[in-house]
Amino acid sequence: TTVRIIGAPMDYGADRRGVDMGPSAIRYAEVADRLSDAGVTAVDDGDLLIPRAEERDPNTDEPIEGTAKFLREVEGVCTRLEERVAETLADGEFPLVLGGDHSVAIGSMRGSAREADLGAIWFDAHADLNTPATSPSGNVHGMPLAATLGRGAFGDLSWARAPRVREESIAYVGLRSIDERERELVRDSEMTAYTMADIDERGMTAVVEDALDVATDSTDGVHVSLDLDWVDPKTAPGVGTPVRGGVTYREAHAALETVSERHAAEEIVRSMDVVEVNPILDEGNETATIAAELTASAFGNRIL
Ligand code: DIR
Ligand code: MN
Ligand code: MN
Ligand code: MN
Repeated sequence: TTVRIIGAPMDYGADRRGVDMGPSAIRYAEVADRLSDAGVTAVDDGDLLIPRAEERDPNTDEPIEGTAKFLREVEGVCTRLEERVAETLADGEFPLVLGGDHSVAIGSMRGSAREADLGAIWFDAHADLNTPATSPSGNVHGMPLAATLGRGAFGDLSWARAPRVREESIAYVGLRSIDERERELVRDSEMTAYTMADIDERGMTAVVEDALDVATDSTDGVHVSLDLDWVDPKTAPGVGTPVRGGVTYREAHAALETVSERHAAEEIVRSMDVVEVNPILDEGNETATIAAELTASAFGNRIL
């Protein structure tokens, strides 16, 4: 396969500026060369053009229930990203989206689910299931799954919902930070949530195998969404919302290797995004480097 790298330097969805430099930092960490080493052809499509947030108004007076900052801007970017992802798949290539904050996943998933029933694996410290009405921050990067599922105010926004993504086909891996009102949403949902406690108890490989079962059951393919705050902040400090007690460096590789092994056997993965790398908060581009390494592991890079 050919992997098409699509940079989405969006920071409208997060509070901390700097995440818009994520795509550059991950490229600087040689993601394309690492993919070549893993034996896949990588083509870089460059970045989507995104106006700077400073030139915009967050528009928190949108006529929706609750708050979703820069929602119009997120819509504009995600609509264009959706198109790029859908085109890439139509060309028989694999879309690899480099964020940017996690709101880019709204566009990735809609594009990926256009011609397929899509499952998803959400590697993240957070549940990203807030709606504008439940979000304590008003930041859309805490809402992409709600948007994809058409929950809350997103139910009226046709650009956001991906009708071919079912709740039952989504699995969280490594959850450890959920907002108060979001907790009930996760509990009452049909999604499968593997928390850090599940990883402690059963080990990463077994948990990811189960997550893959969830995401592949009655679907045509899987979207892998990798939020770098999933990794422990001592290892990956360059993220806007660090949460201690995250997955270790080795656990992270084991997880993505497990994905790639299943993919090698069954061709299950359709699309992937790598998000929330913030070079301003990073130490020596460590987090972007880990992002690039984990991406290579997802595409089959191995020690031997
Ligand atoms: C928080 C942070 N739950 C919010 N979410 C993040 O703002 O809704 N997701 N950082 O990855
Ligand atoms: Mn911002
Ligand atoms: Mn996230
Ligand atoms: Mn997160």
